[in-house]
Amino acid sequence: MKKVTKNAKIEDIEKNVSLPDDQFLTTNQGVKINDDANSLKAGERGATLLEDFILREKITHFDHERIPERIVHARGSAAHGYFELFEDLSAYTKAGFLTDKSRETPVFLRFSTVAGSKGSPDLARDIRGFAVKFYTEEGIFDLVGNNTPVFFIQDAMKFPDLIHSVKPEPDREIPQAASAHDTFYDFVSLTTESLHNHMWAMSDRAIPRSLRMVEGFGIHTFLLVNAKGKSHFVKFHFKPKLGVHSVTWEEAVKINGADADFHRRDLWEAIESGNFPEWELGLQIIPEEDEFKYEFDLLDPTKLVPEELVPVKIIGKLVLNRNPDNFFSETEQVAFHPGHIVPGIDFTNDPLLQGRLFSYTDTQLSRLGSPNFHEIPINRPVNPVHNNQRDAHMRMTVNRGNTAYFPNTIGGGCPHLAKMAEGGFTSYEERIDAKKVRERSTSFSDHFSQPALFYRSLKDWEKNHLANAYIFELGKVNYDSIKGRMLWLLNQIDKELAQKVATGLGMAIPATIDKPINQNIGADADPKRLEPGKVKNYLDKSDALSQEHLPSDTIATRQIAVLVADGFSMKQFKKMTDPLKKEKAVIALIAPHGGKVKCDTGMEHPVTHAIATTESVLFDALYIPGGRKGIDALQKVGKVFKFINESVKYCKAIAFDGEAKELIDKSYAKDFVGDKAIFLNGNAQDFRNAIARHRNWEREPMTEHIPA
Ligand code: HDE
Repeated sequence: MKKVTKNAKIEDIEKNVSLPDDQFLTTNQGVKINDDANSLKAGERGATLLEDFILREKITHFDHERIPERIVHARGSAAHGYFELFEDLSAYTKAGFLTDKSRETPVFLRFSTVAGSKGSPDLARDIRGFAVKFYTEEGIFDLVGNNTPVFFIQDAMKFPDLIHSVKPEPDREIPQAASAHDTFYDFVSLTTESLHNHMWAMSDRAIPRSLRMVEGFGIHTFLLVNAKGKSHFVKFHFKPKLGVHSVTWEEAVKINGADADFHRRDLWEAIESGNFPEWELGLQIIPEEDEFKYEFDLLDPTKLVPEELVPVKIIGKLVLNRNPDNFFSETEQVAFHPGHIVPGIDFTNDPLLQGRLFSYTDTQLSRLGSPNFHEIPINRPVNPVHNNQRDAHMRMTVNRGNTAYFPNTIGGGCPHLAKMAEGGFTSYEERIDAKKVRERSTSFSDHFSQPALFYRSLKDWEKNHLANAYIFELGKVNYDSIKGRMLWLLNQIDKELAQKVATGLGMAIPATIDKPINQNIGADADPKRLEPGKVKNYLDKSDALSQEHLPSDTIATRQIAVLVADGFSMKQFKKMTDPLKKEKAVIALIAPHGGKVKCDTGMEHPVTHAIATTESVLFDALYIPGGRKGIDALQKVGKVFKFINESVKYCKAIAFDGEAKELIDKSYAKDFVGDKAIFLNGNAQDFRNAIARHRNWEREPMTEHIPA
């Protein structure tokens, strides 16, 4: 059957599509259906008959179409791709996909937000999940990480509390996909270990421009184990080739209304258009002997290892090159698990990781409904699976023979065990000699040094955004006691930050904290043990913590809004947009109406969006070519000025040509003549460079008078 293109007309579809013989509509039992619109009735106007098996089958299946959404990370988008290794790492690990350079390992990567429901908007302020399934020849390896290098809590025991506090409040089920509410800040302000990740959540990392522009981190320290049984600690980092970029909070709020699927659409369209997102995989490798070398504990998931102390070694690349065929079958049913590891990789005693090792199978049992979830195509390893597990809901494998036990002779001793040399998994032989205790290691007790390092490492514009995020979020909190506690805690991290937030809230920073912090960290915990110690300053700044650390001199896939009306100048339009198109920027023609728009040569051009159906916040840059008639028409459309003013306010690259100068004079652009990303009759190369820089954040402090 021929594929029908998106813009095909009904007549063309009818002409081109022939009906293949093998594609009759059938019931699930394979019976061909003759009428799919009418139920079986006792007479034309009579009651529906219970015997209508076709109706009952269709409705029954429909009634059960939904499965429980993920408790966390319910909202997600995913894609297929591959991982390619740059260098053999057998000195560190025996994992095949990290030692054999000739392999291309298939991957499936699911991005997600944490708090919102499956249908929540993409631009919620939230951490992004970054979960990668590697289909290696030795079995599945899942790296179930986030776009921040640290997590909110240190021990799995606190996870339900953290999530209950951030999810909508249980009496009113408000707010959806938002952390700005009382219960979350009640929890955070009493749980100082969460401050570091919380600070990342208040930074621009939590409102990415695109899922293709986020870093991915494994967060926990894992082990790499080589063929000789020697281990190294390792942290995983994915660095996006497009750089790390974000939108502003005001834009995020507007994008959620204009296109709640903004990230999902962006990922899908980039892959469909052949612009495959790519990340470099880097490792921080730490010798076992260095376990106690640092002023933080490698097992503490609220701490990062600054790249200045242990550089990230780039070892391969991950490319996403295929969209899923079916969202439910793949993106919804994919089941990640940090416990899915392969020989050559092992766990550490990070108490959060240890708890996760239990949780993920457990959750699949209620979400996917059966211990056979590994048989769903998206979850199947690429290498064969043989064992003596049998039966259970929805078993797909048809096992042959009469032995389902080991050892056996009747089945020829199969399936048999693999020796280590044959690739059999053996756990790293870690020495254990300890008392059984329910407590937190004192080496986890410094909760303030790294949030302070993070804040210090940000650029001024990032610091401003972060302070504004605190003002917004705490401004939504109803309890002064909670706001006061947060201010006191922020003051321990950075005085300048705390003061900015206090000013925004119209409050004073309390001199003392009004409640014991960490009041209930553990059954035996002496609250004093975990009180904030002195902020340690083992590193003044870590450049890698700023979003600006990754170079990204490209405009590929950047969305350029071009505002035009009948009579626009074709010459100027071509001069500016041809070079951008060559570098794979996406040019959208936005006109006062849909259909076609005529340029000054009389040629017709298809309109990408009528201005009423789109918003400036969905684009990265704005261009308005001249042409007397076109500019006269644009001046009559109020929304044109909304486009210009918002683009100025959100620090985007803007280019005007010819008569479009008149629009500068009537908009806030007039206050920014000389701005390095606003051009009048400029050249395409300068415009291109400004787009590649993403935003001109230097403009931001001067934009406060522009209405949001
Ligand atoms: Fe998860 N987490 N998590 N988590 N997590 C889930 O598993 C859980 C944690 C992360 O795209 C659930 O299949 C516990 C850290 C991602 O399908 C659930 C604890 C990190 C995803 C679960 C943590 C993550 C999940 C929900 C504390 C970053 C989405 C559905 C011990 C390193 C994966 C599911 C996808 C999903 C439990 C902590 C990342 C309920 C108990 C730390 C990216 O099992």
